[in-house]
Amino acid sequence: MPAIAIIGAQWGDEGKGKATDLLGSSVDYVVKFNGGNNAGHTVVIGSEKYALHLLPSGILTPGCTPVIGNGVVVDLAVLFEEIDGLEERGIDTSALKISASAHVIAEYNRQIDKVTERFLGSRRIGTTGRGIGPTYADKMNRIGIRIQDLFDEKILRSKVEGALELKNQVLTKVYNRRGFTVDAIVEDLLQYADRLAPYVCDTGLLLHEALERGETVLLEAGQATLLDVDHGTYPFVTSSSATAGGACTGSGIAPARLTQVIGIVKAYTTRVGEGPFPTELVDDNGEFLRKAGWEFGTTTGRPRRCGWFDAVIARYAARVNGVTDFVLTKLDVLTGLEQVPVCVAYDVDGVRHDEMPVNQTDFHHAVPIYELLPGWSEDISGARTFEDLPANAQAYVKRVEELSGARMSVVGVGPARDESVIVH
Ligand code: 2SA
Ligand code: GDP
Ligand code: MG
Repeated sequence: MPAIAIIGAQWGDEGKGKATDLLGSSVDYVVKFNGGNNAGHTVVIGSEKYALHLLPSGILTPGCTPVIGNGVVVDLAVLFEEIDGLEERGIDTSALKISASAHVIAEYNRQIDKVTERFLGSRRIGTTGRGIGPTYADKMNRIGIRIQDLFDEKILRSKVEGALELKNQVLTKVYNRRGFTVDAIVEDLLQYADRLAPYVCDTGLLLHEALERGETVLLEAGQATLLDVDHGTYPFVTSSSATAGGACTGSGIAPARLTQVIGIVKAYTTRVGEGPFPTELVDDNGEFLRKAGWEFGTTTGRPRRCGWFDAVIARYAARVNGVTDFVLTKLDVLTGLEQVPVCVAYDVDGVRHDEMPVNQTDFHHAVPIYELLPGWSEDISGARTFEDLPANAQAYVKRVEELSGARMSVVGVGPARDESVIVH
């Protein structure tokens, strides 16, 4: 009766979608437990490429039940766009289950997300502009709209009225924008109710019963540890719990059910949006990683900031999530480099930090202390066993494993499903 969590160990886009898809055939349920359509997972199956935002990657695996958990924020227009897009490509989406307690992203929150970023200017977060932050803020502020509210027009109307009392003040008085009418918001949300109804259930109970029957549940994180609202580089984070703890609150699965936590970590580091990034490269090496790794946002198309592998972050992610296994992705991208630097610690104003500095200001000033590892030039995309990798690539994997605090069980050598090396 295992529940397994897949977590991003850096700032996202580590290749969680591919890792979920790899495990897909052996799991019965794949659950998205946080975030919304800010996420972007690219999965390559044969010659087909799928970019998923709101739907869990398990939707691509026949026989697997995809679940949108209570911790997710749902943009209903995007949900049905994504469902229709997959159906047109012959993917059956009828097994999808959506939590009655998930929150919906209303139009005013998309607006507020975008204008807040403009308003913040140089203090902006670099959000995806999908309304994610304001919708989670409403949830905590207890003025959110939930999926179940769409099935009771009276309740929906009164909740929208309550929310708009506050939202229209912000939009008109603070941001000098037009407000929204209750009718327009209610009508916009209600148009989806009939289509939504067959998917909606108590997903917490559904997953509990599955675990009781001995079935396997995979909990798939959106974003990553360093973007987690509690454990990330606050305020440059997303507004949800992207770590293993969030896998429980965002799905209704009890913590003791989790038997394995798989951390997905890239062989180098990327970040989208603003915020500190000690190993960031603003030189030709950064450009090399961006081009070789095709580091552009799956949702917004933004170029991702690139840098060397940071073992301090990997150790932190191992600790915060209780990582039992790492999947080291995109090792192939490093092919061709003469030497590959790995950050082992930070220097902050002359003081060595082997762990993440507790003070955010120190993290902003952290200067990486690098260890230089020898590179390799052989094409590794055909490697399927650890021994197939050139000696220097093997040594790289072993060294980052040593530094990161959990075993590297799988190494990615290309985007396709089968381009993986099983190490342990
Ligand atoms: P938001 O929109 O409120 O969640 O933004 C807050 C911060 O979280 C970052 N964030 C992400 N970082 C990496 N990947 C994400 N998903 C997409 C992808 C991003 C894209 O897979 O490529 O297409 O641009 C993601 N989602 C949120 C965001 O950059 C802010 O720093
Ligand atoms: P996610 O948000 O963590 O699911 O990651 P994204 O899908 O946003 O970004 C990861 C990208 O890397 C995708 O385009 C994947 O197809 C690709 N990818 C995953 N694993 C590997 C790998 O081992 N090698 C290469 N070259 N690409 C990979
Ligand atoms: Mg992504």
